[in-house]
Formats: sequence, C-alpha cells, structure tokens
Amino acid sequence: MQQQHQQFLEKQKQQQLQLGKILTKTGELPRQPTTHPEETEEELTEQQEALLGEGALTMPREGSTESESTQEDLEEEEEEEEEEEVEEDDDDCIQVKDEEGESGPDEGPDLEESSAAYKKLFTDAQQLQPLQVYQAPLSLATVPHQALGRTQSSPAAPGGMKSPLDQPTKHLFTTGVVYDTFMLKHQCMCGNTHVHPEHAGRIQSIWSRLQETGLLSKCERIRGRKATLEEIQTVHSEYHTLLYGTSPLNRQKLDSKKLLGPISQKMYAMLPCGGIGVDSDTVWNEMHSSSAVRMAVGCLVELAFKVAAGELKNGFAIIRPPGHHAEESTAMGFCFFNSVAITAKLLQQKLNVGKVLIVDWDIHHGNGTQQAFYSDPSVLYISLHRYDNGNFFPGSGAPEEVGGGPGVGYNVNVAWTGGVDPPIGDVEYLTAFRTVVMPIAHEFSPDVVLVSAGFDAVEGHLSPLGGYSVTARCFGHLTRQLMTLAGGRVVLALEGGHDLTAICDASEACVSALLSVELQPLDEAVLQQKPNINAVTTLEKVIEIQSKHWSCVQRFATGLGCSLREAQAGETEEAETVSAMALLSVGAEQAQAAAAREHSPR
Ligand code: X5A
Ligand code: ZN
Repeated sequence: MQQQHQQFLEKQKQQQLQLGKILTKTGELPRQPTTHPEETEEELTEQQEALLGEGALTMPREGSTESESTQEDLEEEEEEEEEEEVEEDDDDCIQVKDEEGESGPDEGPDLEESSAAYKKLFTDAQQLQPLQVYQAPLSLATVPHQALGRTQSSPAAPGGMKSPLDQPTKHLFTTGVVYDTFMLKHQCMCGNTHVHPEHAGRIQSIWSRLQETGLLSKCERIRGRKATLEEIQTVHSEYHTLLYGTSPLNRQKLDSKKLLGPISQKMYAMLPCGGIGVDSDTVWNEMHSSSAVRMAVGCLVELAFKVAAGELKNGFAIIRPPGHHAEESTAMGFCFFNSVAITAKLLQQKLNVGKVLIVDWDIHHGNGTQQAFYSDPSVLYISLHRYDNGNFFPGSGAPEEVGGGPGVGYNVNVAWTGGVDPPIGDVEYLTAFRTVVMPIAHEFSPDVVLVSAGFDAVEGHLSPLGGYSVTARCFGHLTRQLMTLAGGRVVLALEGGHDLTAICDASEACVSALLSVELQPLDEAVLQQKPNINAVTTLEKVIEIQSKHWSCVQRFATGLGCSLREAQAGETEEAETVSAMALLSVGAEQAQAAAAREHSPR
C-alpha cells in the first residue's frame, strides 16, 4: 500500500510538473521565487483570471444536469464538480450556493471546465489513484444485513408492503464513514509532496485500510458535500471565508459585482519550495484548495447531522486538510476552516442540539476550537496536548485557560509538560481519561460528542510533529470510553498525523470501537505501569485548577500515580464498600420493619 501510494505521489508530482510547464508556457505561474514576489503574485492572479475569462468564452459547459445521488454514484466515485453560483440576495450579502443541476444558461464554467488542459490533466490524475479505492463493494456495504436475515427467514411481507430490500434507500443504524476525493486535490503547486507531510495520501491510505480490513463493509458510507460560505461563517469572518472558500472564478465574479473589496488582492507568500501558501505547512492550490477545504467541512457536517438526528449510530470522518488550528480569521498549522467548530455551531443552530463536547486528542492544542467556544458554556472543549510550558506548537493551551465569562470552566487543557523523557504514552492518556476527561465529560452530560481525532501522538511521529508514544490500539479504547457519553452519539474527525502506518492503525482501531467490534486488548504491562512523574504533575495541576469548576475531579487528586490495575482494584473496593453499606442499611431497615411489626398491635 505504501508502495502504491509512493507511485501515486510520483505520478502526481509529474502531473504537477507537467501542469507547471503548460502554465509556464502560457505565462501562468512562476516556477521559481522571483526577486519581485508581489509583482509575480499580481501577475498570477491577473493571468489566471484572464485564462478563466477566456475559458468562459471558449468552453461552454456540458451536461449541467445531474441526476439524483445514488449509491451507484458513490461507488463510481464520480468526480463531477458541483457548480457554484455566486448570488446576491435581497440583503446584498454574498452567497455561493451549491446548485446541483440547476445552473442557468449564463452560468460561467468552473475552473476545471475552463481549461481543456487542466481538465485532461486532472482526469488522468484521478485515474492514477489506487484502484481498490474506487472498487468498494458499496452496494453490498449498504445492504442491511439484519434486514436481509429477517427477510430470508420470515414469511413474505404482507401484501402491498415492500420488503426492506426493495426500498430505494437501504440505511443501517451503524457507523457512518465519510470520504471524498475532492479533498485529495489540496496539494502544493511545488509538486514536491515530500516537503509537505499533510498530503493526500493520508486520507487515501486510511480509506484503503478500512476497505482492506472489511471494516468499511460494516459501515454506512455517507455522501459528502462542500460546506456553504454561510455555514463556514458560523465560526470564521466573512473575509476569511471568502479568501479560502472561493476559487479564482468565484472571486472574479464577486469582484465584478464590486462586492468583494480587497479579497481579489493576493495574500499568499511565495514559499521556498516554489509553491504558495500561508506558510510552508499551510499551502494553497489556487485551483483546488477552496473546494477541498469546503469539502472537509461539509463532509463532517453531513456525517454529524446524521448521527445527531439518530440516523447513524456514530461516525468517522476521513477528512483533510485538518481544522483545529484555524481561528476566526487565521489559517495556520495546515488548517484553513475549523470543521469541528463549524459542525458544533451548526448542530446547535440547525438541529437544536443543546450541549456539545469536543474532545481534542491531536498532539497539538486546538487553538482555533478553544477560541471559537471560549466564552460558550454550551460547548465543552477538552484538549490533551503536548504543551511543554508553551514551547510546543501552537504555544497556546495552558491549563489556566479555563474559559471566559459565562464559559468559565468549559475549557479544559490537559497540557502535558516535561518533554519526552520519560515519554508520554498509553498509561498517561488512559490516566488522563480516568481522572479528568471522563469524569468531567459525564458531569457535563453532552448531547453529542465531536472528537478532533488527530493521530500525531501515536508512536512513529517525531518532534516537532509528535514525540509521544501512544499506541494506535489505545485510541480504540479511548473511543470506546467516549461512546458511554451522549447516548453513544460520537463523531470522530481526522485532524493531524502523517505517519501512514500510525494513522491507518489508529483509524482502524477507532472504527472498530465505533462498530463495537472486539478490540485488541491493552498490554498487561500498560495496565500495571504507573503514569510518569511529569504526567502526574500535569494532572495534579489540571485537577487543582478544574476542581473549582468540576467537583467530580477532586476525588482523583490523590491516587493519580496509581496504575490502571491499582485504580481498578480501588474502584472495585469502593464499589464493594458502597454495596456493603447499602446492604447494611437495607438490613437495618428490614430489622426496623420487623421490629415495628413485632411491636405493632394486630
Ligand atoms: C493539525 C496538525 C500541526 C501543525 C504543525 C506546525 N497541525 N509546525 O497536526
Ligand atoms: Zn497535530
């Protein structure tokens, strides 16, 4: 699989280089950083827009009507770009509406369709992707196995009633998985995927793993979509939303309506690699990134809504780029739009969900998510992250950051400090869940749980993108613990993690947990080991700070240094004491009642 992915990357690189040549020939994109980068960026915009205009004249769009979505469509993994229509509504505010099959005749083509060269290149690129990705037996995956069993063993359905198999939609109450190849196209223009660890192969590999292991066939695949600009603005500023949520064509349209202001001015830096972006991590592809970043958000929204509405048991979103670092008006750390934060806001605004718990176990602090809900008591944000006294990216996430105003106490930072010697691993994460995360989560009693499920704390990730040694299987166990909350309505969204083996193993473990498949047990050594001294210090501090807001954590202030086995024994003993006392009191009541009967006159 790794080999296959390497081949894919090589092909993509060649495609990008080829594209670069074409663009250079037509004077489109600079291949090297120039001495006048700003000038070059201006040229880039102007020339791309010129190309777009030309395309609009020479390439009338074909087949604008799309049939309704079916499972077969999903199976074929068709790549038809959903057209965007830029509209001005009555209030003069800008809307970009997804409009499947309803585009008018004056509708301009999207970027892909504006250039035959682009179209050819990226059609070819799609065909190069690993075959098994597109050969999912989804028709089988979506056959309701239970219903099938019943249909076969029970007499024919009463007259006029269709058997479950005859019905057009076959939905299972199971784990939902969402994935869309649109997100693969967010790639640096430099064509060198090796210098950018947040690459398309991450989600492709996870998707393949779920197929190969047969887990996917136990799940329901959910169709993704691009989030609307309106949805994105539940968290992000209008400027930020338009900046990253629109393609050059849309921007040109918006601009021509004189609504856009400074958006049309270029804002990216030329990177040392030859590409463009906010920084070397947070790269931008003018053609494809806006679709990809909106798809990542929309995929999670679709999945979470189905889980919250009770259509699915729980869910796993295989999405990229990640989102938890994205703030209201800042893209950073691979992130542009904060998918988890947007989803939490939309669940509340559109589905009337009351309380949302966000657990963030990416090794980096989710500064964007913390910011989005800092003074909001209806969204509890709990992050476990490498902090090292502010010396680990992004530097935020101190344990003292507990929320503001009405949100005080609704921000919990388990901010590991003390570096990697001794290492932080399963024992420390399981202890944090035992003493802080689960007690507070239960007391909060959420209606839905969203997980910023980065896997960069898994062994195999080195500093500065990791350094910890949590096992993949541990994340399965953490998932299983979270499933005891919110009636099991738990949705995981991929954030960071770039070691393909690690993120595939961890995804497999988490989806297994979501499916309630038996998990690989934790090693006995993990259960018998005591958390390391730095971790105990961190947890002591968190408990001291959070016990002002969560009374449940106080009882864990002592015994933090216990192994999980010792804690288990303690809890058993405690439970036995409680039941013994209950028995005693029942005995006392019975004795009292008996005595009362003795002495009462008949
Ligand atoms: C989502 C994620 C890491 C950013 C590291 C910046 N971001 N050097 O893992
Ligand atoms: Zn991370």
